[in-house]
Formats: sequence, structure tokens, C-alpha cells
Amino acid sequence: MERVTISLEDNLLLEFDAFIKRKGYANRSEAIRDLLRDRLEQDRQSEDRASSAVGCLSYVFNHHQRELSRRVTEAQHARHDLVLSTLHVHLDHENCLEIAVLKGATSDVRGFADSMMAETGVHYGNLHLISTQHADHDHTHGHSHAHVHSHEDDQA
Ligand code: NI
Repeated sequence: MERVTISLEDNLLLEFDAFIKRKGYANRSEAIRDLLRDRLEQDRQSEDRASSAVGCLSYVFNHHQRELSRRVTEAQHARHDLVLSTLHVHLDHENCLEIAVLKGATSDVRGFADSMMAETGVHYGNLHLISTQHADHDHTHGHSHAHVHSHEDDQA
């Protein structure tokens, strides 16, 4: 832990001390730490909501596992607004590798990837997240190509 010194106006300090007393903090340091954590978390969350990203989600699953292929496909259809395209590779007799390209609010992309990776039977899940917040200003490269993908032959 590092010790820092801060300067406060008298009025602000009076108000702060009253706040500490009301909330029952043991000392000023603990109260400042709590306020800082709160504020930083708030800031992190609002930035997360505002920012957008493209994500490359990859995972391996066994298509023989009961209902798993159907669940994976249904989850992707449920968030067709996020899933731009899916590449399906039949690795061997049992295992499939899928790579889904996602685009949307960073928190949505993360949430979708987390739920896919948490699915029972989905292994080696990995999300590569690329922030597009600054790329949005680049009009020549800011557009994306969405490819219509049929899932009819995804079952094996
Ligand atoms: Ni397959």
C-alpha cells in the first residue's frame, strides 16, 4: 500500500467528515478507498456499455453429444444481431471447431461469448475482443460485411 497526501478545502473536508460519521467508517482512508472503488467501477461499467467491439469466438464441441449442436445453433440464432458469421470445421469423427465473428456493444459480445463457453460440452472456448470505438471514425473501413449463413447443414 502506498501513502498519498491530498489537499481538500475546509468545507469539503467538513462535509466529508460528516459523511464518514454517518456511514460509520473507521477512518478517512477507508472511506476514500471505498468511494474510489465505487467511482472506478461505475466508470468502467459505463464505458463498457458505450463501447463497441468485434469479437472472434472459437470453441470445440462434440456433435455426438445429445442436443448440443442444436443448442449451439439456437443460441446463435437467438443473438443473430451479434453473430455476423460462423465458420464450422468438422475436426474429426466427433469434434467440431466453430469460429463465430461477433459485433456489437462490448458488454453484449462478452455476455454472449461467456454464455456459449459456459455451455456444457463446449470446450477450449476463447474470445478475442477488438475494440472498434476508434475505428468507427474511419468511414472507409468502418463498414462490415455480414454474410447470410444457413445452419441447415450444421448438424454434423
Ligand atoms: Ni461438425
